[in-house]
This record gives sequence, structure tokens and C-alpha cells, in this order.
Amino acid sequence: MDLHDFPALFQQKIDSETKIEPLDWMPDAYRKTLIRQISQHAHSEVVGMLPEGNWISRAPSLKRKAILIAKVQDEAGHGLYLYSSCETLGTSREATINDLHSGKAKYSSIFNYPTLTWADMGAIGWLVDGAAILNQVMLCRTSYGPYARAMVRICKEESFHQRQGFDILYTLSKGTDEQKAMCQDAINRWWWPSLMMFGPKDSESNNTDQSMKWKIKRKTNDELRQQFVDMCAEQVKVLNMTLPDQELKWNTETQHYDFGEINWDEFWNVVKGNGPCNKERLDARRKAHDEGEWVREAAKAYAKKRAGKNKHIAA
Ligand code: BYC
Repeated sequence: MDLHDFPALFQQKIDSETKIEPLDWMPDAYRKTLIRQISQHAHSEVVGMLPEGNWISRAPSLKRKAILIAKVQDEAGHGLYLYSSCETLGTSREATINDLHSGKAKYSSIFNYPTLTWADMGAIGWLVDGAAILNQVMLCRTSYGPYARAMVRICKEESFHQRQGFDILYTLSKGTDEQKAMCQDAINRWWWPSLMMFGPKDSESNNTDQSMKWKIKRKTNDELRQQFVDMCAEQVKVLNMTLPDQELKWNTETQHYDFGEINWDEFWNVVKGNGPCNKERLDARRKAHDEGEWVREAAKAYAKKRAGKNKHIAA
């Protein structure tokens, strides 16, 4: 086979739904898009631990505390699968993490909002994890093998996260007037930022077209957002709560819910680093990284020692 055949072979694999694997030839732009998306996704998982980690010490019962700790640990695991998946594309983990700490790399806008009450743990689980799952179920079929396989496990855990969030809200929604108000307030604050998680409108998304052609993305930002609105507009009825959108209405023609316009200025402002908690989140990540230096050193020393021992055995 000649070098000129590689692009055709790559396309053939995409067309026939054969996964692209790390050692396969791939266009530079495909590799670059994946590194961008997977690293942003990994950063989102790790930064996503912060708003919830904030409530571990204040969870209302031992049971809720144990569940929340497990969930936050799961997010760390998701970050690790994704950083590993990103490394298979030829990046170093150190460089990827440095890009986060220097503010060069993006992570999901949603994690730049504060968690003000316990009900926020419910709203994050139901809405944020709910939005994440819709996006990630599609990514289980993404064309790059290591990303698709990481997603399968992540989705299983995310479904549990969504259920636990809904359960928190459900409990509050059956509680005192004060608890009901707390539940509604959290839904009000998290609804619009959750819709922003799906990214800009298709007409303003520079990456969607090409990512759909490469089957990195299987659904567009607007398609997923609509699916999310349709799902939540029904689920909120079980909570006896409302979504904060006067324009939310079932459309008998389209068989979907119509909904109001997202505040795109707010979205871009948060993406550009000017959200309510951007600075706090990055400071917390940098601090955790610095304080973890001794762990990385110890792991390196241990790996070196093991390698020396194995050399001895092989000889
Ligand atoms: N926040 O052309 P577009 C989770 C950027 S859940 C910040 O549509 P694309 C978790 C976008 O990167 C969240 N930036 O891009 C849940 C692009 O920037 P550049 C993580 C955003 O990639 C619970 C520009 O805007 N999930 O982890 O085709 C607990 C134009 O956008 C956002 C994922 O990352 C945003 N919301 O589509 C704990 C899923 N939206 O790089 C953790 C994987 C867009 O061109 N990612 N941007 O300058 C994806 O599916 C896609 O990357 C997106 C965006 C749908 C997010």
C-alpha cells in the first residue's frame, strides 16, 4: 500500500463504521479535533468535581454523603479514562493539563456556576448529568475507538448520577414548603446553563459539520438540546415543579417542545472565562495540582524501582 491510499482507507473505515484506532493513519485535522474535544471533556470531568465536592461535608445524612463521595470519585475516574484516551492520540498528559491550568483549554461552561444550596446537588445530578448523558450516549458510537470505549463505562455511571440527582429533588419536592422552594430555586438557576452545555446553535457552531462527517459527533448541538428539553419538560411534572421558561410549550406539529431563546451573551461570556466561578475553579485546580506534586514524584520513583526489578528478573 502506498501513502496516497491512506486517506481513502480512512474514509472507507468511517463509511463502514469501523473504528479508527490509535495506530491507524488519520488526517491531522481529525486528530486535532479529537484532542480538542476529548481534552475539553476530560477537563470538564475533573473541574466538575469542584461544585459538588463543595457539598460533601454538608450533605444532610450519612447516606447522602456516601453517595455524593462516590459520585465525585466517579468523575475523577472519567477524567482519567479521557486523559488516557487523549494520550493515545500522541499528546502528553502533562501538556494537556498545563493547557487547562494556563487557561488555554476550555472546559464545560456549566461548572462556572456556584452551588448555593443542597438542592443544587439534585439539580446538577438531574439536569447537568442528564445533559451529559444525552451527549455521551451518542459518543459511545463515535468513530475513534478509545473515546467510544471510554464512553460506554462513563455512561453507565452517569445514569446512576442522574437518578441520584432526581431522587434528591424528588425528596425535597415532597418535603416542607421551604424544601419545595429550595427545589424550585435550584431548577430555576440550573435550567438555562444546562441548555448551554450542548454548545452554540448549529448555525453558529464551527465544528459540528466536519465532526458529523467524521462521525465524531452523531447528533448536532441543537438536536441534542431539543431531546433534552423534551425529556425534562415531562420529568419536571413528576416533581410537581416548573421549568423557568414562559415559552415552553408542546408543539403538536413538530411533536417537540418549543422553548425560549438562550442568553448567548451569557454563554460566551462564561466560555471566555468571565463566569461567576471561572477564576475560583482554575485556582482550585492549580492548587490541587501543586499539592499533588509529591504523589506524582512517589509514583515515578515507584515505577522506576519496579522497572529496575523487572530488568533484574528478565536477566
Ligand atoms: N462550554 O463548534 P462547537 C461532564 C466551545 S459534562 C464551554 O459547537 P463542538 C460532567 C467548543 O469547545 C460536560 N465551551 O464545538 C457532567 C468550541 O470551542 P473551540 C463535558 C463550549 O466541539 C457531570 C466552541 O465553543 N462534556 O463532563 O463541535 C458531572 C464552538 O462550539 C461549550 C463534553 O465535553 C460549553 N458548553 O461541540 C461532571 C462532551 N459548548 O475549541 C462532569 C464532549 C461549546 O472550537 N464534547 N463550546 O475554541 C462535545 O460533545 C462537544 O465538544 C460540544 C461542543 C457539544 C461540547
